[in-house]
Amino acid sequence: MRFWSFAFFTGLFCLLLAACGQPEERPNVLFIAVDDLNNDLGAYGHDLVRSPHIDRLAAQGMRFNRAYCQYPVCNPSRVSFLTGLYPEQTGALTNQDTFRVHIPEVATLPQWFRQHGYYVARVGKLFHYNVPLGIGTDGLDDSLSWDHVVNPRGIDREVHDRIHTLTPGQFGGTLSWLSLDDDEGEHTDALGASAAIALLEEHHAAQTGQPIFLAVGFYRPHTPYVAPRSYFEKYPLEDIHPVLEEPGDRDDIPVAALADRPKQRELTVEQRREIIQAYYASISFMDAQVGRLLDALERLDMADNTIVVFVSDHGYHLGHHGLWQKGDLFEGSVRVPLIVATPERRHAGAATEALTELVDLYPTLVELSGLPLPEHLAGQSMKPILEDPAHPGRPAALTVAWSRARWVHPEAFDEPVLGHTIRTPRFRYTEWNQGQSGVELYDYQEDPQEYDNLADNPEHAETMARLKQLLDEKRRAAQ
Ligand SMILES: [Ca+2]
Ligand SMILES: [Ca+2]
Repeated sequence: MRFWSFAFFTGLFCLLLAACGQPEERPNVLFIAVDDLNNDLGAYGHDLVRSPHIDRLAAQGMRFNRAYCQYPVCNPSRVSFLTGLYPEQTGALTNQDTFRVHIPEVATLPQWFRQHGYYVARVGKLFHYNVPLGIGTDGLDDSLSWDHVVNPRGIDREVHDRIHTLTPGQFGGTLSWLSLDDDEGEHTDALGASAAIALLEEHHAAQTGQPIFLAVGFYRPHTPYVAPRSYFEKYPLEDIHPVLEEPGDRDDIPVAALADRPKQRELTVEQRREIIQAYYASISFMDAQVGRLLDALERLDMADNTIVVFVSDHGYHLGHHGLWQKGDLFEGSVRVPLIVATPERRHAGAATEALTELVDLYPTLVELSGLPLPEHLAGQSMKPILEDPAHPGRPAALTVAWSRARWVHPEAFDEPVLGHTIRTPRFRYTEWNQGQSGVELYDYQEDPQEYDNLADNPEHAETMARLKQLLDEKRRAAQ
């Protein structure tokens, strides 16, 4: 009898907790995903780029100095971190692949929050859509992931006839840019920020009793770099000093590793300045939209009960190794900015050198929010790093990519070439077609710009053997 009374009151207590107390105790999540942004930010020590609002978030949270995407192109990277699986596990290794064909039952990160009591909304680009033609559409969105979606479409989508481009008629896969005099509030990302703020107001947990998971996808600074003129003016052309191709650098780089696109190696210094100015203007414009979201969290009294994640889907080259944009396996293409601010603001403003993969975001947010872990996840929680920035993190970070070089040098390859790379605290080791189409080893301690491929250097034979084994282990675990 005593047991049953105990069980009854315990059960009643649990029911009450579930009905009123528990949901409010769960933190909200603001997940900001940015398209094609590299680490050229004030918070990461860049001496020219102005990103005061991202820097403000970095001062509230933890900045990850060694965060790596799992594939350096939009769709495969986004599917990877939104499912918590590696690209070869999701089946999405191009911008056309639909992951639900391969893994129909997997609960995505937002879907898992939906299934555990959250109101979950998306504004803008989370899953892949083509930029710029897919702006304002669902693209390859996953309908199971969201309660509500908003697809903003602004004036930047309507000016294609005025855009400067290296390849006439193309805007997304090439370098293209334009400064606009029109109202900055009418740009796609500004409309997205406005819609996101409206959702924070309408679905505030204090009114609904339900925590919110809000994913906001800004697509600037993806090409075409269209931004308001005032943001271009922050970067006088004479202040911009483009990185030029180092003579002889390519002599030791395997052809498979060079993701060239037409007309990019031949750019003049003046053209480079103009293009980089537009990229930086786009970053500062996106940064202003991040600032509006952070202001809204403060105004709505949500800042101390919201986890904020700021991340880019991959890195971006602006001329290093003669490369532009993305898709290769060099540091500039696979390293991403990542900032995580927890409600407790522990280690506010700290930076960590811990190696992390974006596939780790899913388990991190689930653990920080007190939700159960789904069984399918391949990543590992970053919570130990958030509690101790000196934590070493992973022994290595893995990235995979199809070589783009086959498009430029079809004569060099009989079949598509897949590349795998691992970054350790000191080295990067890369194999193309399991080494048959090239091997690379870079020592960032001695050669931070990765100019010297040490793969054929006998002095590094031991390191090569160790990293080859580590890569094989990581590759097997990620399939
Ligand atoms: Ca992208
Ligand atoms: Ca070189």
